Amino acid sequence: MSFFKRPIATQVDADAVLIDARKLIEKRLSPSSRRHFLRGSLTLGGLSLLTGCALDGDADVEAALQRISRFNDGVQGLLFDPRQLAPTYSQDMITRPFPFNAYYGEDQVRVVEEAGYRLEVSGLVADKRRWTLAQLRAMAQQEQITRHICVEGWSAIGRWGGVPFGDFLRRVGADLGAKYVGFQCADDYHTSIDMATALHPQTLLALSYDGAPLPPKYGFPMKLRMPTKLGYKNPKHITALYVTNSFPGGYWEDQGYNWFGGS
Ligand SMILES: Nc1nc2c(c(=O)[nH]1)N[C@H]1C(S)=C(S)[C@@H](COP(=O)(O)O)O[C@H]1N2
Ligand SMILES: [Mo]
Repeated sequence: MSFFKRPIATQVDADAVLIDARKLIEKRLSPSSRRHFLRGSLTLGGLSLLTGCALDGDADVEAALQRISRFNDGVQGLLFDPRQLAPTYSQDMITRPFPFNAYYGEDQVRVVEEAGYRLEVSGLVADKRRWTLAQLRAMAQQEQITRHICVEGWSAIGRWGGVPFGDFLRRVGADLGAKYVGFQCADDYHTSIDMATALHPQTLLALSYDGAPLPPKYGFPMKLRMPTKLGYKNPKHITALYVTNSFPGGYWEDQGYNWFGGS
């Protein structure tokens, strides 16, 4: 199916949320905040600009921001072009050493053993068999040298290899019209993405880093690598994934990070 035209229902939703968001902005935010929001929604970076304004912990403001963030998800989803490729780089531009990041320190990296490891696949898929790493390595592999952008203010160029995620989803007979793919990780991390991004040609179920098996710190046994999304949307140490129409949220997203998280 094509993702260039969104189902009417999605557009109606977006319109309804837009009306809500406008009311909330007019009621709650200063003129400069309003300008930030408008500028931000055009550049897809609006939420951080908006939250940089003087907002306190008042529940109404939190609720308003939550709604604006969800509205921003809708805008990003509507503007996402499934054919638009993220920039790629040459080998000599790779950042060495590539940074490590997680919600814990590098001394606490989760070490997953290959023996006994199985990737669980559930939800709206025809084939719920569990996958060994050998079975994933036997599928056609692809490589990319792309830039990873973390909201904490750093970016780095790295080289990942693995199975194009769209190939994997088709192989397991996923419902490609479903809204979300969710991921559970070996640490307490979890996240979820929109189906259009899941099927993007640069979205990779990454098994290797710089030509070698993915090391523990970069997410062994596998991470989902998406150069079209910010770092926190790229789950490491994936143990299970599922296809669903129920909004799954995520570790940082549930704490207020924008869910779509485009880069
Ligand atoms: N399982 C898991 N995945 C995760 C995280 C995490 O804490 N746990 N942190 C995210 C964030 S915020 C970033 S920037 C990247 C960092 O990936 P790297 O260590 O390969 O640089 O992993 C993302 N995926
Ligand atoms: Mo990050």
